[in-house]
Amino acid sequence: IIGGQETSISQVPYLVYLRQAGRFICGGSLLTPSFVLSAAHCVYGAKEQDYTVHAGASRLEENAPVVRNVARFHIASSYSPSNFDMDVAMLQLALPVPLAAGQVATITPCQSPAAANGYVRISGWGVELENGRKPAAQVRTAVVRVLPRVECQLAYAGQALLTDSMICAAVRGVKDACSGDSGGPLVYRGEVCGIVSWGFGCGRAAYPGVYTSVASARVKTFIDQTLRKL
Ligand code: 4AZ
Repeated sequence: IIGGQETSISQVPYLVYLRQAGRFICGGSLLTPSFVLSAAHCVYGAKEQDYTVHAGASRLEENAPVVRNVARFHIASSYSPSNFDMDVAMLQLALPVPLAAGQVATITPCQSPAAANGYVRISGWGVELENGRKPAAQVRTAVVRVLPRVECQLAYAGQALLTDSMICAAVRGVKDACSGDSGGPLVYRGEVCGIVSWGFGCGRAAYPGVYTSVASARVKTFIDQTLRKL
């Protein structure tokens, strides 16, 4: 998180992190005791057995109160690794997490998109500077604003495609998500409306952060079907 501040997991109890072969790689959000919402690019091409999901921890180094293996990745069938279209995945946990002690909670996927110019909260253990090398030891958070779609399309015009599964948010040049925050939540009015996905650099005035739009029709269908059929 660029331009944010330290927080406690008790302030963002739906936030989890993913390790691959023991190494921190991404964030995620607990939608139910058995399903974590994250980005497809956090798990694409990898094996479930290599992943663990960590809940209830503020600090990366501490032994998280809840650690779970992953039974199955559900990656949106229309995910495109080349342009990050439909960058959404659900991780089905091998064992549900207990919702106890206020440090672990679920969050509802948003049904209608976060309003343009609305204030949203992002959080995670990602780097604090664009060229940062290490993830943040303690979870961090920032309040950013959803950008009008045209403003984001203008920013990336001729350089990247903004599909209907994407929304942008930032305080341009000041607050943004960055490497390691991927997969983590963008929260609007207590619901998860975005998934940290991509952007050119981090915290740059010219290039807002791009998020998978949880309320967009194709993403909503994927999440609903994954939660329902299983
Ligand atoms: C990344 O590399 C990444 N500024 C995540 C978010 C953004 C850029 C890069 C948005 O995971």
